[in-house]
Amino acid sequence: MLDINPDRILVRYNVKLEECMTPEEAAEELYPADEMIRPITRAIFEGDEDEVIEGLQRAMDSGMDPLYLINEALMVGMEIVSRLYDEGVIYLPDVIISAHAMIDGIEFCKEMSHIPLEFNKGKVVSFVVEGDIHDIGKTIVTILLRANGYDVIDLGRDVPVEEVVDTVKREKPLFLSGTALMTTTMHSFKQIKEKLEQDGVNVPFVCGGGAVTQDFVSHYDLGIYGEEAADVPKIADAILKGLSIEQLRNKFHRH
Ligand code: B12
Repeated sequence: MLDINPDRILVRYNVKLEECMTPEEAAEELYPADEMIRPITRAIFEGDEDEVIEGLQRAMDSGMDPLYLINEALMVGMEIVSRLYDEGVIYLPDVIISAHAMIDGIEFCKEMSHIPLEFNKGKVVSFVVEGDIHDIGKTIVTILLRANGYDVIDLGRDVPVEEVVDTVKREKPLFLSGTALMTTTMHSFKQIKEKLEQDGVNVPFVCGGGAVTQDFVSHYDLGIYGEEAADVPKIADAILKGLSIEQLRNKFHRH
């Protein structure tokens, strides 16, 4: 018989016994400390639409700006959901419930932000690529552009390449804003760009979303990469001022 001392095995393999956390406990550690923001992020995680709206209303009553709350409360809540999903702590049905609460929250902020009725700075076509239904980021891009006076034609999600190309040809926007969250779908950007080139349409193509990288976008002559939805109105203003693609990349790309 082997003479095994279990204590020595634990020491040798540095085995650490961790207590299991519930998803709620794991999330609790990630919520921000701010007493106005924290309940909103918790309500996003729990997928409780009513709590999201109540939390937003309380925060707005205390003087917080609705667009600030999209970035600093709703998106922070969704980042916690994304992180715990990526870590395998929660599952797809949980994400779907949180996504619905997030969308309701965005809608509420949009209503409360009193976006100007005049969108006179220029036309923008915004869409999520074919095969991709992740539209939360795109919705934020649209709201921020409208809040900054742009007339946004929002084509929605899972938009066929042809529809994007036809809309650009018909509407002649200042630029095209595309979102892709999956490595399998972002190749639509390439097809759109090729079709536009074939038809001789030159329109700046601003691309973003989880799966997209600056390298990937830089392969298109007219491609400009942005990391955050909040970058898009800044890029829009710079395009409006007449900056060239090179100048735009110098200004907005990471070096
Ligand atoms: C929410 C979510 C869902 C929701 C979507 C709800 C909705 N209406 O959007 C649901 C549950 C439906 C879903 C489904 C699926 N999902 Co999902 N989902 C997510 C999750 C957890 C969060 C995404 C999100 O909304 N984030 C919050 C928003 C605000 O972020 P965002 O969209 O990236 O936008 C930010 C920036 O990218 C930027 N931005 C966005 N657009 C633009 C545009 C421009 C021009 C610029 C400059 C910037 C910009 O601005 C925002 C921040 O400021 C991610 C995980 C992750 N880590 O991202 C997975 C994730 C995207 N999903 C994934 C997958 C695989 C799926 C499914 C295939 C799962 C399945 N097995 O069925 C399906 C997809 C079906 C389909 N055909 O599309 C994978 C994709 C993997 C990959 N790299 O290809 C991810 C990364 C999860 C993972 N780690 O595996 N999902």
